[in-house]
Amino acid sequence: MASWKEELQSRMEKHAAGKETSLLCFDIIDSTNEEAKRQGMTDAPEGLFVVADTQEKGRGRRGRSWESPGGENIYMSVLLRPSFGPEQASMVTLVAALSVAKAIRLIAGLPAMIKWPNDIVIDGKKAVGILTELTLKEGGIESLVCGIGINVNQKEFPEELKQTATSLCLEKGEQIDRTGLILAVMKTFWEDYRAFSGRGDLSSIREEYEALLVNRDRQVRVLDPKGEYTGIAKGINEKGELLVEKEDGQVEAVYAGEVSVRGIYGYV
Ligand code: BTX
Repeated sequence: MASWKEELQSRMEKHAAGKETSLLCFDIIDSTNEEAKRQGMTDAPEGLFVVADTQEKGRGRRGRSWESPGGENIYMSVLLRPSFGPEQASMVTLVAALSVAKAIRLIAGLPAMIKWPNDIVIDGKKAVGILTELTLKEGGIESLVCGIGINVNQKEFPEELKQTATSLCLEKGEQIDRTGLILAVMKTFWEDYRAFSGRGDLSSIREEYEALLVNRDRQVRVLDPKGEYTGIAKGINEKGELLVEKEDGQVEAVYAGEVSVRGIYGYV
């Protein structure tokens, strides 16, 4: 029987995204983001996807960890070499969130929604996390790495995640084609990223993103270090900021790097 790596490589060759993207697969790695960053320090090309079966040091944002058991989920990171500046980098997270939500809908037929800016939720629970990291050089970006973790066929979660985490398999009630999903994410991400980097803003995907935004027209609490407030999330602007209408009718643009947003009810 072919290993998951052989299956992925052979299906990749027949795949449309295969023309401009490449693959590097590992059974075990510390973190696919770390490996993509290491690749970024070599002459590896833009469009290299690092995929691993298990991560020993899967990472979330702000020093948090990402639960990464083997044999069932997806851990992948893409290496990008953008010509835009560091201030546009956080928008790549939104591009990735949209592409992953679309790929999940296509392959698993599940109602994946985006929790701004970087999670995908299904039925109010987190199934995907996205972590975008920059390596700078003098005068700009050396490499930008966007890492995606998808809970695909995981059936059990540790006690502390049971209330907030889910997998596609648990939601669907059947095994999901992990290889097919990796290829679908590569394709949708690549198409959306090309459109985004051509324009330098999110105007090409804004409507699609808003249609899948779970926070839309819902109450959110903005944990702004300058003072927390509550409002209704209306959508995003072309820079990817969340537009929140406060009680006095004033609309604030919330920048993902500075503040967190919590739903008033539960995780979403
Ligand atoms: P985050 O900081 O938004 O979420 C991390 C938090 O989510 C953790 O503190 C924990 O509460 C919860 N969590 C941990 N693991 C899981 C899981 N498997 N499913 C659901 N909830 C979980 C989100 O960070 C960004 C995660 C990116 C992960 C990818 S995997 C490929 C790439 N490599 C790498 O090291 N990170 C990225």
